[in-house]
Amino acid sequence: MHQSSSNIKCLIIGGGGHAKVLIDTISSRGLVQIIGILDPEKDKWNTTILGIPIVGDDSAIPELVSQGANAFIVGVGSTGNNQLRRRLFELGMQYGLEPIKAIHINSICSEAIDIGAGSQVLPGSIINHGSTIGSNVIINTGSIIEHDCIIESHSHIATGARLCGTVHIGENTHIGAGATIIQNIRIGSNVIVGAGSVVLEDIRSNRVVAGVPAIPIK
Ligand code: JB3
Repeated sequence: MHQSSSNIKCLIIGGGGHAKVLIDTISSRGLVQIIGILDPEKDKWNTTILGIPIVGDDSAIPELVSQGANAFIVGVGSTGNNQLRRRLFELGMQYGLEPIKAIHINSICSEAIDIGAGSQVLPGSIINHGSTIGSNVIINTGSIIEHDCIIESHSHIATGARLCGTVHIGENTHIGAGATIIQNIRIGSNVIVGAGSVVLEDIRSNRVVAGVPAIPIK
């Protein structure tokens, strides 16, 4: 792992599988010093992930701030539960920590895009011209965000999902692994699109859809 001497001293909130990919992603740029991971599972405390210690649960944040922590990122992938990711993002903000962006050096991002605070662009993903990504969004491994898409905050585009051009995704929405959303589709907030689905029509907020073509299942 790359050891950085950066003044950005970052905490990772959540220490499961997703945190490993996130640490790889942050380390690929070497701009941020990761000083600790927070996780409520006590049996993980005093162990390490890729050399970074799991130092306690979220109640340790004030002490870590007094020791110099000044930044954070949500390390929980939590497939389909973006409310937890949102709550943890708001927790980090409440402690005055700066949300860092994690953009893997082997992702392909157009110069003409906006990426919000705390968002994550994982290896092999592509974000094309004119797209806007909100805060605390995950663009997971190998996913494709085509031109002029909008993805609102706390949403998660899972591994290998594809958003064709001019797709709009609302807040807290989960697009499942390998799903395809065709051009010009609008998907609301708090939606779950099942893995492998093909979305051919707009989807209103608070729906769960799946299938080819995707239809409501709840
Ligand atoms: O699909 C892919 C490529 N990755 C999946 C990712 C998107 O979601 C991955 O395979 C997993 O399905 C999932 O990753 P995640 O979230 O790392 O999995 P999980 O094992 O659920 O890890 C969540 C971690 O967050 C656990 O160690 C929990 O204890 C921890 N956690 C849960 N609630 C929390 C909290 N950590 C903190 N700091 N605070 C909490 O409130």
